[in-house]
Parts: sequence; structure tokens; C-alpha cells
Amino acid sequence: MALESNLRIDGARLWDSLMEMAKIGPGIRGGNNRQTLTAEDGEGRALFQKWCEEAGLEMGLDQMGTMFAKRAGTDPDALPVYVGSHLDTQPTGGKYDGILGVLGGLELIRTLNDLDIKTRHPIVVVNWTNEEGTRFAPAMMASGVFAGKFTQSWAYSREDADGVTMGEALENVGWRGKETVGDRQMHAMFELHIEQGPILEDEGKDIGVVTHGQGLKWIQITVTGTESHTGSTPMPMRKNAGLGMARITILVDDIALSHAPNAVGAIGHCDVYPNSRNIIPGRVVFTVDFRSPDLAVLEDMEARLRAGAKEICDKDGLGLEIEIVGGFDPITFDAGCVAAVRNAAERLGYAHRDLVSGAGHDACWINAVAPTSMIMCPCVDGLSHNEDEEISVEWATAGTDVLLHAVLETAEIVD
Ligand code: HGY
Ligand code: MN
Ligand code: MN
Repeated sequence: MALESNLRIDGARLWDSLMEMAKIGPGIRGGNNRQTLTAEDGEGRALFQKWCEEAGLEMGLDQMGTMFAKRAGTDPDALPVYVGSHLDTQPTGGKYDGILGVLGGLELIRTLNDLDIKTRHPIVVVNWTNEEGTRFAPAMMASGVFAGKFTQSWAYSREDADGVTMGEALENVGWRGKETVGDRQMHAMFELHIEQGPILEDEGKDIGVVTHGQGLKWIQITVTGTESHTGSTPMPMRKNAGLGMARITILVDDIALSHAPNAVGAIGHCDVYPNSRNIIPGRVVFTVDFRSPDLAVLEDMEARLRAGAKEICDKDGLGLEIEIVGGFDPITFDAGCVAAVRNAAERLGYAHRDLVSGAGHDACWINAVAPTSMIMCPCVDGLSHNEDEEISVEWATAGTDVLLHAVLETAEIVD
């Protein structure tokens, strides 16, 4: 059976599943708060597991809690083609970031079942644990362990704001599997994801053919000063850690802008101690998020941050500690997988363009151990990591149609 342009998924069924999943771990403004390894994440996992069982898939679970739902191929020795993404969300996350990739993979399976299409290679739908890295840094944690970037014991030791370790949370939520992480061999992996940026919508494109992923550095900075009274401490006597953070915040912006237009930088996380209205902060802990498609630029940004932060803290008599808590180099996706995505978009008649992923994804790590690429669809106003994140059923359908065709080209239909 040849791959015909009329071979399409059921967009209405996909949309229903997205809306059903969105009811779990509701946010405060219509989005989702289903942070990794919380009870809400466990509920979302259970719903995904139920749907996979209804689709006749065999569920595997590894020691990082990653879920692998397998549809058998005709050749038991052929390595599977993997699809999927993540079901965990930001605390003020949207309904589609990650979820579209997992449920789009499930919709692909449902479509193959409806049409009784067999493939030589098995197909596996994955829900990677802790992609977001919000509760437990770093991001893309389970896929990072799978790709050998982090040890499992280090990942288990990572703590959330309440001092709970990732290993304890995994045990408590009851999703720690037995499978050794990284044992699975992949023929290829395709990840469908919303763009989380404005390019596709601005250019009227349905599909992003993702050729590269920009690199990322998460640099955690601790500035220490002296807690003292905000009223009675004379200004010259103060060692204000909060002021140090403010000066470094401006420095981060200046460094990123000096590498415009492709570099970006921001501070999204900060903890102020003791965080009392009338105590000068004695300690602040915050994370700088630098990104660029160019490794030399990333290295330059880190070097200038280290030098500039030291100058600021020395001048203000503040202590300074710097720790890298996450990151990966810019990546180039597999040319064969990228071509399969581009062929699919062309065959299906979807407007498409090559794209560099601005956000990090599990595919960025898996690209190190298997031929990998990504498919992106637009999102409204390029907004993501915001409860107002929105896509259209047409965009979701187009992305999943392309996923279906790219996977079938790779997994080989058997007549
Ligand atoms: O940080 C990222 O790029 C991803 O959303 N975890
Ligand atoms: Mn994501
Ligand atoms: Mn995200």
C-alpha cells in the first residue's frame, strides 16, 4: 500500500482526547498545572495508559517512569519507530505543550488500527518523565538519562522546593518501573510539538520541518549578603543580595541583546531569603536561562556572565556561587528523518518551512542515540508556557497527519 495523500488521521477524535486530558490538573485560567510526579501527573498517566490499552498497545515502564506503549510490527526483530513527547506541564502551562506529541502519537495508532494498516517495524508511543524541569531541574530529565547525559542516581537526587527528591516522588506517585533506562534500541524517533514561538503563524505555515535545536544553558546563581533591617540600616552599610540580583538581571539582558537576533536570555526562577518585607535580602538564588543556535555564542554568554557577576558582587561586597544546573549544545537533527517529515508535508499539501527549535525537547537528547527529528505546528500568537496557550484543531490535525506519514515512511507499510 503506497502512502497516499488521502491517508489522514481523525482530527476530531484527537481534539476530544486533548480536551479530555486537559481536564486533569486544571490551571487557574483554563490551562494546566500537571507538574511532574504529582498526583495530577499520575492521573494523566493513568488516562493515557487506559487509552493505550484500549488501542491494544503493550505498556512498558522504565526506572525513570517513562511510559512506552508498543504496537507490534510484522518483523519482531525490527527496531521500533518511536513517537511521543511529555504529559507533564508547567505550573501555569497550556493544554498542548508536550501533550499534542503524546496524544498525536496515540491518534496515529488509532488510525492504523481503524485502517488495519500493518508496519514492518513496531511503533512505540512515549511519555517521557519530567520534560519541563520545573519541579526537578534539569529539563528533559528522563530522556537525558535515557541518552546517557545524566546518571539515574543523580536524577533521583534532584530536589524540589520542598526538599522532596525526584526518586521519592517517583516512588510516591507509583510510576517507577523496572525496565533499565536506555536499554531500548530505536530505529528512529519523531516528536510532534507546538512551535511555542510566532514564526509559523506569522508566515501562514501549517508545519515546521525542524532541522536543528538551539542550545541551552541553565546557570544557577547564589548571591549572599547580610540580612538587616530595611529601616535602620544606613545605605552604605548594606550588603543587599537583592540588589546584586537586580544588577545581574540587567547584565543577562545586555549579554543576550549583544548577540541579537538569535540569542536569548532571561531569569525565570528566583528565591529571595528570607523574603520578608522589612529585611534586606541576605541570599538570593536564581537561574539564568541562556539559549542560542551557536555554541560559541552560548560559551561567550556564560563567560561574560561569570565575569560580570563577579565584578558586580565584588563591588557590592557580596558572595557569589555559580552552578550549571542544565543545558545541552545546539543540535542538528537526522537528515533522513528531516526528509521524511518534509516529504510528508509536501505529499499532504501542507505549507511548511524549515525551523530551528527555540525550546528544548526530549528529541534533542534522543537525537544523540537514534535518528531523530521533530514536526512543529503553529500556536496562537506564538504563546506557550502560559495558560492562554492555544492551537487550532486544523493545526493539530496537520501536524499529526505529517507525523503519521513520516512514521509510515520509516516504519514501512506491509501489504
Ligand atoms: O525549557 C524548555 O525549552 C522546555 O520547555 N522544557
Ligand atoms: Mn514541551
Ligand atoms: Mn514546555
